[in-house]
Amino acid sequence: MTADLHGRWAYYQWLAEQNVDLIVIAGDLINNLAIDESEIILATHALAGFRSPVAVCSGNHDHPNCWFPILEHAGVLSDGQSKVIGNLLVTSLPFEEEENGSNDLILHEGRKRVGQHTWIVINHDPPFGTQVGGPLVSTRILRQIRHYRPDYLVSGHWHDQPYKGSWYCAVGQTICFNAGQPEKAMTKRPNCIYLDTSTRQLVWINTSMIGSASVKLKLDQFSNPKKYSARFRRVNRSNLYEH
Ligand SMILES: [Mn+2]
Repeated sequence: MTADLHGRWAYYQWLAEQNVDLIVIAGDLINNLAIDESEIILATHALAGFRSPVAVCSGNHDHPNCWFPILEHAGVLSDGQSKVIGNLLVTSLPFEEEENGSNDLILHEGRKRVGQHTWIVINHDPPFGTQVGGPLVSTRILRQIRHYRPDYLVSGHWHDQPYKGSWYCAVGQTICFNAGQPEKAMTKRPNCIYLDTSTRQLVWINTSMIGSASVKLKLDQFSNPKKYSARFRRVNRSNLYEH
C-alpha cells in the first residue's frame, strides 16, 4: 500500500517488479494533469506493466479524473469500482472536490457485497482529526468509514503525516493507513506499507531520514497510537507539505 507517487518513475519501476497479491496506490499518480498530459501516458503504460494486480484511486493532482477509465483497459482497478481480488473486496473512491454523494453510492454498493471478504477502501484524502489525517483533511471520509465500516482504509495526501502523527490508526473498526512520502526521493522505492492478511502482520517501510527504516506491527496486538498532541494542532499550514 502506497500513495503520492507524483510521477516519480523510479517508484513505478520498483513497484512494477513486486510480486504480491495486490498493490494499492491511493492517489496522486502524476503531477498536475492540466500541464502535461504525457504523464498520463507514462503512468498508464507503467501500471499496465506491473507484475502484480493493481488498484488505484485519483488524487488532487490527478484531477480531473476523466483519464482514469483508460486505466481499466490496462487492467487496473480504479475510480468508482469495487472488485473481489482473492479474499479481498477492494473499493476505489474518486477524488471529490466537493461533497456530492456519489462516493456514498459506491460505498453503499460495496457494503452490500462484502459478505465474508475483507474490505479495503482506497481514498486519497485521509480522515479528519486522526493520526493518519490531521486537522486539515476530509470530514467526509471520516463520516463514511464510520458509517460503512470497511476493514481497512488506504489514504495519502499528507506526505509528512506519519512523521507528525502515525502511518496507521483505528477509527471504529476500520484500520486506516497513510504511508507518507518524503518530500525529496531518498531512494528508488516509495514509502509503503505491507499488509499480510494471513499472518496479520503489518510492516511500514520508511524511506526518509526521519525515524527507523521499517516498523513492524501485529494486528492482533493492535492498539491505537497516542492521540496527536496539542503541539501537532499548532502546526502552521505553511510548514506542511500537502499535495
Ligand atoms: Mn500528494
